[in-house]
Amino acid sequence: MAAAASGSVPAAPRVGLLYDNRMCAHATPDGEDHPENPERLRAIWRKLAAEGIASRCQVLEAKEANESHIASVHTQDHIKLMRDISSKEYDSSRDDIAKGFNSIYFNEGSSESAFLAAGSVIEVSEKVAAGELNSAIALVRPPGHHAEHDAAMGFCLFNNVAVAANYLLNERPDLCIKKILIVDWDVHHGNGTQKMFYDDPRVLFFSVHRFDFGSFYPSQGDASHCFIGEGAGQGYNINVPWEHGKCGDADYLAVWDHILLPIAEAFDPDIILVSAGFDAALGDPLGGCCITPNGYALLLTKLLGFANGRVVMALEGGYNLKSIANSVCACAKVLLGDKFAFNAREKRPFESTWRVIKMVRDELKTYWPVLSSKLPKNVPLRSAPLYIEPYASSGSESDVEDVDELPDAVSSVDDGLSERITMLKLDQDNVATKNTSSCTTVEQSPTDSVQAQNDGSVVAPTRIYDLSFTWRSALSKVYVWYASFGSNMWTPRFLCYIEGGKVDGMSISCFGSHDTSPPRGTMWKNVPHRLFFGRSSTPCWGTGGVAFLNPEINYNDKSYICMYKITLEQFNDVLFQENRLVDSSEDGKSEFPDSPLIGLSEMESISSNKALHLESIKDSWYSNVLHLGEEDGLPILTMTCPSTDVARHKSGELPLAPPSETYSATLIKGLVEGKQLDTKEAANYINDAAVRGL
Ligand code: Q9C
Ligand code: ZN
Repeated sequence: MAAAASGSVPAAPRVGLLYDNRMCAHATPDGEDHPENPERLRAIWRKLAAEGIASRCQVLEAKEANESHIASVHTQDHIKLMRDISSKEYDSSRDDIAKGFNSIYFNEGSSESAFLAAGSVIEVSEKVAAGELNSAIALVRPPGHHAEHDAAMGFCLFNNVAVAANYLLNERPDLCIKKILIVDWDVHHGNGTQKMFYDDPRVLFFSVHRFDFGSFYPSQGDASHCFIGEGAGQGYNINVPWEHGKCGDADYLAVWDHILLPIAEAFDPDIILVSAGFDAALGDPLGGCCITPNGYALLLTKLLGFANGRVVMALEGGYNLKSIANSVCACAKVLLGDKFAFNAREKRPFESTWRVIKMVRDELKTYWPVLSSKLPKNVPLRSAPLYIEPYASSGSESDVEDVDELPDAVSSVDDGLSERITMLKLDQDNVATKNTSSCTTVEQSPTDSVQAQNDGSVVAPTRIYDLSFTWRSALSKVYVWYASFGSNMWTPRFLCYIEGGKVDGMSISCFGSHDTSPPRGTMWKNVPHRLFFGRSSTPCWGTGGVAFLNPEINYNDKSYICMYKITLEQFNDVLFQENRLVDSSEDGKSEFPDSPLIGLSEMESISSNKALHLESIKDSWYSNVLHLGEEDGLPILTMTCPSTDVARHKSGELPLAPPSETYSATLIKGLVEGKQLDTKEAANYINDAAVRGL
């Protein structure tokens, strides 16, 4: 090479790599399995060492953050709690305090890890901003982007990236960092980071995440593309919300090319902080997306074109050890200047991706005129992914272990079957129209855009995002078979859940579903699950047990089910009513929960795991959604109790009790009118199940 011959080899980039096993001290209190566990850091470190990457980097040790620096984004109460939670005085209350947060555990190592994680991101950011390093990777945990001002959340204790951004902006004027781009490519929305800079134009927050019409964690409406920042920060908050899982390299690249990079060019950041979760990686058990290591390498390469290549990556989520190790390794090589080959196996983005890109550009084009440019025409796209694989391979219920095998499997399933199972596909046009109209500005008064309150304060118009509207329109296009084994076997009784009202024997009325159209089909089947009657009374049927299906398969059992083909939206409405989640408000209107119990991602999980226990309603009687098989390529779903309740029935902790007269009569009517049994046989069938117990 000419450069080598003349003796002026371009200096290799100086890349910081922060790893410190003290951050492995945060773990579940009793060693319970958890996706966010210390092995994550060790797996990444082992891979980097084995590949000779670590030795090419400047390896740094973790450093605890000062409380004063954390205080720029968190309340004193929160800092104090995180500082003290690992101390002896919290030994007896630690678990209960964790339960008070959403998806959080603590142990004796949590405090130190949390301070080290935040301090480490400060440490590497400072070195990159000062030019001591060209770029850096901070392998930290606990992660940060879900942590809010005053609360831990979603496996995150302190918001590490937000703390570091504020440190650069507020504490280090000497480093001349005036504009920061935060790129959050973790599969989940960075709710905490968004809130911390929502009105701050110095920080451009960009998050691409699964949204699934509001049903993907953290399931808050503020992950939608309508949330663009407020006040001086308007236009400086960018959300790219996926409609479903399975998004991969092509989808992320399209978002980079048509949203993120043009905006980054215009914004011209002084440094880029990446909230680098790797849970959108192929093989991740939580994310359900499929970015390959080379995909990450390309996304990162494109970011290096800004801010003079000053990029800091801070680990967030990512739960498949092989996937995260390979992905971080690919990123480290990019920072070190290694070449890599990118040849996308599946180069087409989803149709939904294109629709999302258009929505986001439309929402932001007044702030970023570059987004008004024309998008390329006739881009080859692929249709929405399948949620149910009709010929699901038996046996492998666990998450895919061998990541190297995945790309083929993923693309062949999509391409081979999508044509045949049209029922499960979303109605693209319909979703698109409804989606764009669902960002509304609510004005407190029709004439004024701000309104004085009684206490003298002023309330600005709030942007709201009607979650219920979008999930309903999405789920109204997906059909399932709802399988009933109790009183709903009698069709007139089941129709109460759809049309509202009550029939003979019921002492209270049903609310009905939003969509009152009747089932598209009815069908009977037998299933190898035991029918039993338990609990001692219900508001609707009075004294006596009600029907449950043991979720365990037992081939000695044979129970009747009557299946109704309804939409997933209607199924959610049935679930809401069965679990008493619908209220009637003072004006007599019914109030349904505003997010679905079973969204598209839950459907995916049910179809591969055969059951889903709904944590959010864990104390309800019918909190377990069971996948009983398929008919016409559509899943058969029922709702029953969890296996833990079966055990409580067996032990006598929960009563077994025969059904009341009226309840029993309803079951018999169902079986007789459904032409499954004559009256006597039906009575025997019910009586048998009632006396046989478990
Ligand atoms: N149904 C990060 O990736 N899942 N956090 C809770 C409740 C929590 C993910 C599921 C996922 C948190 C940093
Ligand atoms: Zn995540």
